[in-house]
Amino acid sequence: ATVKDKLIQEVKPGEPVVAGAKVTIVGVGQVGMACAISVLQSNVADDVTLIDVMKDKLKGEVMDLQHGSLFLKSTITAAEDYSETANSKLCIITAGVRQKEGESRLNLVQRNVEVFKHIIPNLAKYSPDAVLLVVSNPVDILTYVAWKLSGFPSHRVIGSGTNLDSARFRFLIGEKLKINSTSVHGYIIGEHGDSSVPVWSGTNVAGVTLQSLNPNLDTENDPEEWKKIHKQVVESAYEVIRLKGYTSWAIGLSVSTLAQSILKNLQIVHPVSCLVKDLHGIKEDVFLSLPCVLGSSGVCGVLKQPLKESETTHLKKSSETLWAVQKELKL
Ligand code: 6V0
Repeated sequence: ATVKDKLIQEVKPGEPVVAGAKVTIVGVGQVGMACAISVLQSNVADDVTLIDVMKDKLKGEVMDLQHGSLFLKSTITAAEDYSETANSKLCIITAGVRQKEGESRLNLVQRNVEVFKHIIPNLAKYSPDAVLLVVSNPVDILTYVAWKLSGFPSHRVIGSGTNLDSARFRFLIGEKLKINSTSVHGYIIGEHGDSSVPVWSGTNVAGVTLQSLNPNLDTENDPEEWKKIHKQVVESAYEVIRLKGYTSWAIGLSVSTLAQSILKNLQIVHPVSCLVKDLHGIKEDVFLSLPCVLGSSGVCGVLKQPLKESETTHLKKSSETLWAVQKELKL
């Protein structure tokens, strides 16, 4: 086998892109609007269509954005109903309830499943070839729900997953080393949030793994307390929610980089939530984050990342936890 074959589990190669990308964003709450402004400013969409059940809020947000048209390069539309979302290349779903102070993401599940029952079949009906990008929480379970309700092939259903957790991780390591987070390479995989897995073994700056410099990095036995960084990542959403009531800017920016990779068929590797059955020994139909090659078909490939036994065990445990919740859901 070639290096490429050993490195990447091919899923569905991307097709060359054709111009005219339309993006639909469902939900114009804090997250939906942060996604909207980030996508608009990245100039990857010709049209951004927004939809929400709160009609006045939708109208107001869209008017406000449209008044900025002079400074943007996309048309912006408020959809009265789902027929106006037709032929989207990418649908970003941010609708639903969010965590209250101290509430876990898993707690939101049944309420948001009911919301998805209304949204997903409508998106699938009018944009049968779209990639669905789920942001609503609990994101891994709702990505599974979106996959089931849409009937789409799994490569076209993605959850924003640990893309944000990894960005937080790289930022915090960068701060500790006093270098920019783009120069810190590292992945958090698994479940978005409380049981995520930091892959310390591969975390590096310019190819120098931090673990080669400090073998105790991921243990309690480390005077520099690097392990605390992962704890901070896990706690950071709770901390931001405690301080400002919700999180928005970082998730918006991170979703817009995913949108760029998909709409421009860039084949960039991002940690996102994908169907992980048969990978790393996982047996269940669950979505968890692994480094994925993203392009026009959604997930074009999944990296066959070598993991330590403890990391694989952790992934399997998350998978069982998610499956235990999923099998009780009424879809
Ligand atoms: P918000 O500000 O309350 O906005 C939610 C929006 O969804 C509101 O405008 C609602 O009217 C709308 N909505 C509800 N039901 C429907 C429906 N059936 N159809 C259309 N729109 C509907 O919440 P916020 O924007 O802060 O959060 C949205 C979701 O994103 C929550 O589930 C959060 O937990 C989740 N987040 C996910 C993150 C991630 O990393 N994946 C990060 C941050 C938040």
